[in-house]
Amino acid sequence: MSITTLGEFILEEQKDFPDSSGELSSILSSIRLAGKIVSNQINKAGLAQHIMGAAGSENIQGEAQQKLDVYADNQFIKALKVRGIVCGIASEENDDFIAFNENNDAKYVVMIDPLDGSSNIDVNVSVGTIFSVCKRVSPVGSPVELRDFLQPGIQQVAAGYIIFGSSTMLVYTTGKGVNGFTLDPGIGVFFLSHPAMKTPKNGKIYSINEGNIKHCADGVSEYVRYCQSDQNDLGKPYTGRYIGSLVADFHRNLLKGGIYIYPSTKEAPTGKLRLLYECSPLAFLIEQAGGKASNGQDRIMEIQPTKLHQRVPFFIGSVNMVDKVEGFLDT
Ligand code: AHM
Ligand code: MG
Repeated sequence: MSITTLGEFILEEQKDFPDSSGELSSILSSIRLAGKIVSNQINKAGLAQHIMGAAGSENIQGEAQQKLDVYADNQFIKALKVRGIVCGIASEENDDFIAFNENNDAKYVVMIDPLDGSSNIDVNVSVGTIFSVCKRVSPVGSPVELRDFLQPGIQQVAAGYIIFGSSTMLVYTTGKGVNGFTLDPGIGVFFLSHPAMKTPKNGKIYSINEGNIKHCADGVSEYVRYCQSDQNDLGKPYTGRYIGSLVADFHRNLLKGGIYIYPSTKEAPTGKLRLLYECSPLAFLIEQAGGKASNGQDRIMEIQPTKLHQRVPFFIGSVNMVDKVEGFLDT
């Protein structure tokens, strides 16, 4: 493993942006810090009853909040607010965006899912944080506005995730490729472990909640049958893998090649996953790694959001697999 640390890498990358004032680097450092704090808590989840289970509240989407959702949300908000480098944040856990009025001079906003898949924590399954960074469009010096958050994915200046799995990794892009860093928990340092990540153009893994298959569009169920058949491009069934924890499913497929699908269903007519802090950042990463993300027709990165918690159908992974499923949806 390389001895380049995440901190060194961030500073080195900053040199590629000659006009940089270092604010983006500070944002990434804040996320790194909060990620380490959250990782530390997650690793104790089986021991510490006070952080396991439901918090007794619901978020705007009517989903039960876990104690660690709330904890992670607070940690990321605190780390991003205190350094004065972000003027506002939108999070899956909060109905509205949070304006950091004391940071009106900051030029960036962050969108975050602080702990995706958190219902998996109590059963010791990997969870993750997903983040997206954009430059504000409202004037610097004024309070942050909704339009600062409602930007298509192509406007992102950075995006990434932290996976809290058998090890903790932070994977991110600033539009110059994708790099992954693994946390050495003994010394609390992320080291560059996965430089210049690329995803295979073809994969053998499909990931979808097949329990919903009867409630999906015909094209989706036909594609799943194609994956399961002997008459596909492999000449044998693909491997089905679905953890139900987006970051973990995405991370595996990024490394091995595959497709993750969360389509429209009867219960979730516009899909389940949120555009701004789940789909757009992962779309930025997969494109930077040579893959593709779409809503079945259109590029996720070009969708103009109209709502903070907007949901979209999501097809992401190896480029040839996403092309293939789009072909089924066309007919
Ligand atoms: P969450 O943001 O409330 O944690 O929900 C998102 C999660 C994803 O991690 C996962 O891929 C998906 O929901 C699983 O949904 P389902 O149980 O419907 O398959
Ligand atoms: Mg989520």
